[in-house]
Amino acid sequence: MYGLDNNNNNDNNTCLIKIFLMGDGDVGKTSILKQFVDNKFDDIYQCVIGIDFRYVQFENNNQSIKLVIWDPPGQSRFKDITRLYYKNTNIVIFVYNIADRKSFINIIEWFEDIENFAPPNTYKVLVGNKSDLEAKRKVRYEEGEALSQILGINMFYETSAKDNVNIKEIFVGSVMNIIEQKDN
Ligand code: G3D
Ligand code: MG
Repeated sequence: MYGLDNNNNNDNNTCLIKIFLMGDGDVGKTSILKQFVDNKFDDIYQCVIGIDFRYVQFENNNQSIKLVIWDPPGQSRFKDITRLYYKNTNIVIFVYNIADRKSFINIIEWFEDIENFAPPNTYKVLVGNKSDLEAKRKVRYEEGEALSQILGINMFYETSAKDNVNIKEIFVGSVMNIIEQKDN
């Protein structure tokens, strides 16, 4: 399931999982990654020009799990380049901003791109980020939930990279789910 077998390292005890962050520019992809990996939230960022990736390693039941998390620039003009990196992806995390309705509508486009160009058994997560911006909310929680059901997305969360809400859950939760699927 979810392409894990193709991606395992030679070392039987290490499981390598490739995760891809997708979504419009400014929704908070880099902030989510930074909060998860470094436990930090910086308000000032340099624009990510190229595609970036980070490694995270942790232990679960005596098994070493290594995540490689890809963070592409959101602008659609980079889409053709980004597609080159979809190969062997195990988990895709689609991110929108709950205070930006267009970023939510555009999830459908990002989703179609993954359906067309990524492996067919990719595990999918939908994330409504910036949940701390409640006063500026433009997308209701229920709409995110409904979209994930319509598209057949495996997991839905609202997160705040700023306040560190549900950040660990999206990564560890989805990784644990695909590992359990593989073991069954
Ligand atoms: P991207 O990688 O998807 O393009 P970034 O998005 O991570 O670069 O974030 C874009 C802007 O949104 C940044 O603000 C960042 O600080 C802010 N941001 C990211 N996550 C959150 C969040 O959970 N809550 C709030 N309130 N803001 C968030 P600037 O001002 O630097 O452009
Ligand atoms: Mg970014």
